[in-house]
Formats: sequence, C-alpha cells, structure tokens
Amino acid sequence: MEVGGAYAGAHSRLQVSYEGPLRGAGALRPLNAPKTCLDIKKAFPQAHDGLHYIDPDGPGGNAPIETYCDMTTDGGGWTLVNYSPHRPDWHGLFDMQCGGNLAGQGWDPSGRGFPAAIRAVEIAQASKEIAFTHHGTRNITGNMNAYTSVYAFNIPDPKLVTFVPHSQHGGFTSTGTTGRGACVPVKLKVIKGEKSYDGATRYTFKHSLGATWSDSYPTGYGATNDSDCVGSSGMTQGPFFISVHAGDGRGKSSARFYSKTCEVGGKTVTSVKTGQPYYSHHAHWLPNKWDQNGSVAIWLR
Ligand SMILES: [Ca+2]
Repeated sequence: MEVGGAYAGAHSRLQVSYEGPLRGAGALRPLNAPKTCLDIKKAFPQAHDGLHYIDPDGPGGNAPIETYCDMTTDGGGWTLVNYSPHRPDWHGLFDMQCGGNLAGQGWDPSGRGFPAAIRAVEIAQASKEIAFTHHGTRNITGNMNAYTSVYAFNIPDPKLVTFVPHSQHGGFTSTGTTGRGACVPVKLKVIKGEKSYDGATRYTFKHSLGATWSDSYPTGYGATNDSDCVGSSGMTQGPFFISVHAGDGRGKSSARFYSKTCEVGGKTVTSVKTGQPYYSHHAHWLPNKWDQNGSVAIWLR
C-alpha cells in the first residue's frame, strides 16, 4: 500500500511517499525521502535530532537509508555519514566512496559501536561543509554537541568530491578528475573546542577531503597542517581522523580485510584494495594535538 503524505505527517512543504507504517514492526522505508538532513531541516525547521530517512541519490538507485540528523548544533542540518567508536583497537573510519562496515554489522547511527560509513558522495556534492567530532573517553551516540570537539571547514568544491581513496599505495594518486585532486587550503571553523584555532589554515585533497603520509599511512579524512597533504612537512595538527585506507599497500597478506565496489558517477570503482580497519599508532589528530584516542564522527551539511 502506498501512502502519500507529508514527511512525519506534520508539515506539507516536503512531500514524501511511504508504503506501510512509519514506525514499529513492519515499518517500511519512505519511497522518496529527502536527499540530506539539511533538506529536512530547511523544510521543517522544528525537525528533531535523531534518526531520519534520507535518499542521497534520489528516487531509484540506492534505497533510502536511516541516519542520524543533528538539527540543532550550529543551526542544525548535519547528516551523520561516518563514525568510529571509542575502542583502543578500532580506530579506522570506513570509506565514504562506497560506504562500508565490518561484515554483517550494518549501519547503526544510534549505537555507533563499531566503525561504519554510508556512501556519502552524493551527500557531499549537495553540501557545503564537513565537520569532525571527537570525544576522548567514551562512545557517543547523540548529536554533535555531545562530543567534546566539533571542527568544520567548507568543502572546497562540492561537485568534485568523490571520496576516492588517496593513499599513495592505493593507485589513486592522480590529480585529475578521477584522482584525489589537488591539495588545497581550507579554513577551520571551531564550533566547539579550541576556539583559538578558529580561522586556522589546514590542507586537504580537493576530491577526497583527506590527507595521507609520505609512505602509505596514516591516511584519513580531514585536513592537516601539512601543505602538500602527503606529510612532506610533517603532520601534527588536524582535524584528521584515520581511515580504513590506512592499510593500502601494507601487509597485503593479512590486510585484505575490506574491499568494495560501487558506482560513482556511472563508473564502477573499487573503494579500498587492501584496507584494514584499525591503525593504532597515532590514532586521531585534533587542531592542537595528535595521538588522540576516542570516538569520532564525520558530518556533512
Ligand atoms: Ca535512491
């Protein structure tokens, strides 16, 4: 049965069709959910923090997915796209090109008890900002303000974002439209945390929104103080969160832990060839320090 109606039944500006009940046993997914949490926020300013359905690639294609929307922090409209819990042995964020997680564990935006990411290319292309949240001592399941730090920067050119893996040993180093793109400066926005870093300059690969090291790892999402994004002048400041790409080119006999293909821009891509889900050396970078353990998440708006 198809039920046409307003999103959440309370407003009429954003029409969403559902089949079946919205909640509880037998609840079915919306047929045409909004693309991002920001779309929901714009249509329904009173929308709550918590789980919402979005459909980043629009009708057809991939099914809508339920994720956590922060509708309050810094004006709200943030879509949770990636998280990793507070665990000493699981630091790596999964990749946002195809989305991924450990086999069988699924995407769990309200629990965040294991690393997982959703396919975020379309969300990034519809966004202007990317934010990095960190809590140093425990696992966070709430909104961005529940973390101890929230650092963001404007996405240099949203339409070019592919989240292609950018490890030098992953075969993705081209600076053309299929590669990780040029290393470009961004300015930090401190939403919560060390306010003295507001406006500080950091560097990120334009297409993958990350940085890497001169050999093969660490590699991850975010931006660092290294002006060529490959560690040539040191990487000591973030925000920069280690990703599953850390394994590219290293320990191939044991690190073939994660590999996934998906369609990006009509082409089949392999997101990570020899990724591994952990990296226990320097963990995560904040604007003023590295070697940080803790739970982290990435949000787009
Ligand atoms: Ca879809």
